[in-house]
Amino acid sequence: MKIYIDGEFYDKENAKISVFDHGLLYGDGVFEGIRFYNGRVFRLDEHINRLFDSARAICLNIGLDKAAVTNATLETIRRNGLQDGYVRLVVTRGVGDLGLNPALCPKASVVIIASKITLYSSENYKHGLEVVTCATRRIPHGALSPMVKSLNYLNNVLAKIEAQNAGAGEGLMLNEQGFVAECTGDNIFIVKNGVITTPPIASGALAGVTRSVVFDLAGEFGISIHEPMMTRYDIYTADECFLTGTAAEVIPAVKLDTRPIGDGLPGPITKKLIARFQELTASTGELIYHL
Ligand code: PXG
Repeated sequence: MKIYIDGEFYDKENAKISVFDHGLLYGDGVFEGIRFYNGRVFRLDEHINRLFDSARAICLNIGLDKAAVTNATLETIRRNGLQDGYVRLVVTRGVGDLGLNPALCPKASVVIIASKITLYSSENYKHGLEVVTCATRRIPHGALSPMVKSLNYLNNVLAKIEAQNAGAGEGLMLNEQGFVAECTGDNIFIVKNGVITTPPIASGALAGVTRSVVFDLAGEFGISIHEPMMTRYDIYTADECFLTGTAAEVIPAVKLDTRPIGDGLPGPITKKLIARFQELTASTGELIYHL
C-alpha cells in the first residue's frame, strides 16, 4: 500500500505524522471519504468541493488548489493499482506547539489513503438495518457546524457506541430540539405514500454527496422529494426507510427502536433506488486510468 503525505508516497509502515500534529492533539482538521468503482471516482468534484468548504469553514488553508488535490487523489489510487475501493483524504492543521493556537501551525498536512471500506454486512443490505435512537444529540450549528466534515467525530462515535451497545446496526441522531438530523455516518430518508422525505440540512444533517444523488434519482423517476423538519413519528409511520452515505451507499432500514417500519422489509422504492445507484456508480465518474 502506498500512502500520500504532503506530496510524497510512503509504504504503510512508514506512513507517519508527528505527535505534535494538531489533527491528533485537537481534532483540528477536515476529511473526505470517496468511493471509486470500476476504475472511476464517483462524484469526485462534489467531494473535493466539500473538502474545501469544510477547510474554509475552519480557517484552514490546505496549501494546494482543488486541481492539485484532485490529481493527488487520482495518483494515490493509481499507485495502488486499484479499480474499486475507498479513498480517504485528511487535511490537518499540521505540526504546532502544545497549546491549541492554530496560528502556531505554519503548514497544513495532506494525507491520502486508498483502500477498501465495509460498514455493514451483506445481510444488512439484503434484509435492512435495525436503527435505534441515540440519547447523544447531534452537535448544534452554534457549537461546530455539522456541515463541516471535521476530524472531531466524537459526537458521532459516541452515538455509534450507543447503537452498538443496543445491538442495532445504526444510530439515529436527533438535534437539540428533538428533530431528526441523520445517522452516525449516513443521511436518512423515508418514503410515505410514494413521496420521499429527508431532514433539511438545517436540522444538523451533513450535506451528503450520496444524499444529493438520491435527489437526482428522484427527479429521474418523477418521485417528489421534500425536506421538512422531521420527528421520529415520521419514521415510525413511514412505508419505507433507507440510509445513504459514501461508505454505506444506499441501504434499507427496516426497524426504528425495535418497531418495524412499514412491513419491516426493504421497500420497492428503496430497491429501485439501490438498483439505479449501482448502475450510476458502475458507469459514471472521473476515469482513473486514461488510455
Ligand atoms: N452524515 C455524516 C455525519 C457523515 O459522516 C454522511 C452523512 C453521508 O455523506 P456522503 O457525502 O458520504 O454521502 C456522512 C459521511 C466512515 C465513513 O468511515 C463515514 C462517512 C463517509 C465515509 C466513511 O464511517 N460519512
